[in-house]
Amino acid sequence: MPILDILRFPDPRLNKVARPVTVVDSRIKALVADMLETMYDAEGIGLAATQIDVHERVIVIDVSEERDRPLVLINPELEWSSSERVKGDEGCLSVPGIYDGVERAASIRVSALDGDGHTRTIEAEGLLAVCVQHEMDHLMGKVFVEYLSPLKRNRIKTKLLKQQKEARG
Ligand code: QAP
Ligand code: CO
Repeated sequence: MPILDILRFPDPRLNKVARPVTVVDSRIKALVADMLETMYDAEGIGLAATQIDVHERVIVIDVSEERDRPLVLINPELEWSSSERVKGDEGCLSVPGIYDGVERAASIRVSALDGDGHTRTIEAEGLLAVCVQHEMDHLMGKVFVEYLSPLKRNRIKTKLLKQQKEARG
């Protein structure tokens, strides 16, 4: 199964809002399989469909050490978030080489469909909670660098555009 191309910031397609999935059919299952393969290949802990230019509400995550605990969230809805906040460094497969601090809810409860189309509710804290919030932002067209100051964001934009230009030769 193919490894998919990941859009790079500041690609405007990263700002598109994803539509809900209507049925978890073979097309969505194939999308999930490709996204997992792409995430593992890129050594990421999370990937949203938006990042591969598919604008449907699908997320894959694996925060396990052994990289053997895939989590699939389709049509995720935030049911609850703690008022307690935590600030930690984040990165993103769409913003390679850049890590900076973002404040997030410390714990969350999210309901979603899993890869078989069954509804489930997950409660998360720590890295998983941060990762779910980061990936849900992608589905709303938001990249983590938008939480940084305009100065930092512009520096990141310039740096990545230069890298992308050089990579194209
Ligand atoms: C989102 O990000 C996340 O710059 C997932 O060169 C990250 O998987 C949530 C990656 C941190 C919470 C904390 C980034 C790989 C992977 C890079 C990722 C890179 C190679 C980022
Ligand atoms: Co990301």
